[in-house]
Order: sequence, then structure tokens, then C-alpha cells
Amino acid sequence: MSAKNLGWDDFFESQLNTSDLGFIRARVSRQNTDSLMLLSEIGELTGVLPGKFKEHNKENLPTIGDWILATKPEHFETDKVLVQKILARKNILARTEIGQGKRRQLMAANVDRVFIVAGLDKEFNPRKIERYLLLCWSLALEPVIVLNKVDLIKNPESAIKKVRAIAGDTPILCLSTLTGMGEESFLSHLTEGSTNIFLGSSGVGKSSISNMILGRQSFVTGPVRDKDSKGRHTTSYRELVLTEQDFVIIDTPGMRGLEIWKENVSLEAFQDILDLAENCKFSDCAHLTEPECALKKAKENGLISSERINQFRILSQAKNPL
Ligand SMILES: Nc1nc2c(ncn2[C@@H]2O[C@H](COP(=O)(O)OP(=O)(O)O)[C@@H](O)[C@H]2O)c(=O)[nH]1
Ligand SMILES: [Mg+2]
Ligand SMILES: [Zn+2]
Repeated sequence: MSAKNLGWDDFFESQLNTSDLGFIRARVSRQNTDSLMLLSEIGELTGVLPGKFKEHNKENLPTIGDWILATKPEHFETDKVLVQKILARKNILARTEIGQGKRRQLMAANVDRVFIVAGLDKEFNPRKIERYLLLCWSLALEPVIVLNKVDLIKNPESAIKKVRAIAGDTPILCLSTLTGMGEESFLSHLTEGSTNIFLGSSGVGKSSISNMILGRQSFVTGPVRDKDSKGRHTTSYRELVLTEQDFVIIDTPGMRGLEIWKENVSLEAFQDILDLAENCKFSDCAHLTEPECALKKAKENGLISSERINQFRILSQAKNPL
């Protein structure tokens, strides 16, 4: 297992200083109740969090995908290490739990590519895809939409058209983990050293996709109850796996609701557009047909793409519904 294949790159390397040289670097692959499973150049490790660490980082404990630095106290068993710090994250995928308290739950850190998975069966609903698109665009991540179970319908064109209407230029792929249709084009989006996560409702085929990539039944998949196409919650924990093709995949349990709330939508990645929009003639400019719209002008001058303006408009609307 090389650190590079596990996703280590200059972003993390540049955070190390000379005092960190003796540390073991490892990536969180799974969270247990009181320990972490870690992947590293020296193999699989179990990470223990010191009590002090937990106290100081209550809101910010290591999550799947985090890179951590650890030490190996002499009295520890061979595969056990003590977590010392979390390296700064490239990004963090979070959702807000439905129910009391609306607790923020971290899904994964340091993700390069999000695959938004939907099933082309009875449950197909483009609105769900839209929420995930918002989340990705908020984090300046370029998603790929996977319409799975294409074997179940004769003609996917109308579904593709519906998705295209909300997805801008986002790639849309049709796939069947059952027949292998679309597999090659899907696999071409997974590149060496990248970290890939599959998001989507329960039962759409996320674990089946992971198994297709791994070429074995590593993840438990569940039969869909016939009546409403809903999968049982067969994946109950998240897990990060290094594949033989040298990229990382993360399987997630299904999400019941659309647990991405306004709180998770941010315009941070669109500061340049926010700055430009200050110069629109109307303060409530929708950047569509208004005269003297600064974004329209910037687009004509090739400063920003219509794609990003589109993402910006959808995100601002989700954040501040009219
Ligand atoms: N017809 C069909 N069924 C599929 C396909 N992919 C997955 N399934 C089935 O859908 C159900 C849910 O799959 P699973 O991978 O557990 O979904 P997850 O909850 O998103 O991880 C299982 O019974 C799978 O066999 C596909 O391409 N076509
Ligand atoms: Mg699953
Ligand atoms: Zn404008």
C-alpha cells in the first residue's frame, strides 16, 4: 500500500514540518466506537484516540478519509497506534441529521470525486439528485451522475433528459451492475490515487457498484422490497477501501431522507462570482435577462463560464428560497 495510492499528495505533504518526521501517516478507513481503522504504508492499523484529543476536538474528531499522524508507544500491540493529529482537510462532506437537534454528521473527508447514484426503477426521482448536486457544487467538487439499473427500462432517454435539465454539464452515465452495461465508461472516471465516494438513497446499488469495482462481494448488498423499490439498510457503516486498481472508494449507508439542508449549502467556492455580482445594476439581479448584469458581461468576456453561473444561481436559490 503506497501513501500515494491511498490519496497522499502535495496538499498533505506541505503540512508536515521537521518535528513530524517520526510520525506514522495513515488514512482513516473506518470508525469503530472507540477506535479507528487505518490504512498506511505499513499496513492496516488500529488507531486509538487519546482522551485529551477527544476533549479538545469534540466537534472535529477524525472521520473516514482523514489523514492522521500517529505514534507507536512501546507498550502497544503491534498493529496499534496513538493518534496525535488530523491533517487539514481538502474538503469535508457533511449532512444534517433529521430529527431532534439536527446534528451535523461528517460523511467523509478529502474526497476527489462524488458519484451521485440513482436507480432507474420505480423510485427514480430527479429531485433527489438535485440535492446532491448542490452539496457537490458547494464544495467545488465535480460530481458524476450514475443512473444505475438501466437493465430495468427499455429506453433511458427520458430519464436522462429529466436529469440533464437540472444537472448542467455534469456527466450522466447509465449503468447496470447486473449486466455490465456501461461499466467501461463508468470505470474510466476512476483514476489512480483518487478518492471516490458513492452517494444516493438506500437500494440504488451503491454497494453493488463497489463490488463491481472490487470484482468480489466485499460489501453486503440487499434485495429490494418489491412494492416500493426501497432497499434494506444493508450497509450500516461507512468504509474506505483501497482497490487493486490503486484508487480509493467509499461505500456509504443509504440516506433515508434528503438530509442535506440549507446549512450544508455554501457559496464559499463562488466568492469570485459574489464579488462580480456586486456590480450588477439591480441588487436583486437574478443574472438572467436583467440589463447591465455584471455576470453576463463577465461571461461574454470569457471570465466565467455559463456553467458556473448556473451552479451559482441554483445554489443561491437553495440558500435563500424566494
Ligand atoms: N436490476 C438491477 N438490480 C440491481 C442493480 N444494481 C444493484 N441492484 C440490486 O439492487 C439492490 C440494492 O443494491 P445495493 O447495492 O445493496 O444498494 P445500496 O443500498 O445503494 O448499497 C440489490 O438487490 C441489488 O442486487 C442493477 O444494475 N440492476
Ligand atoms: Mg449499501
Ligand atoms: Zn446580474
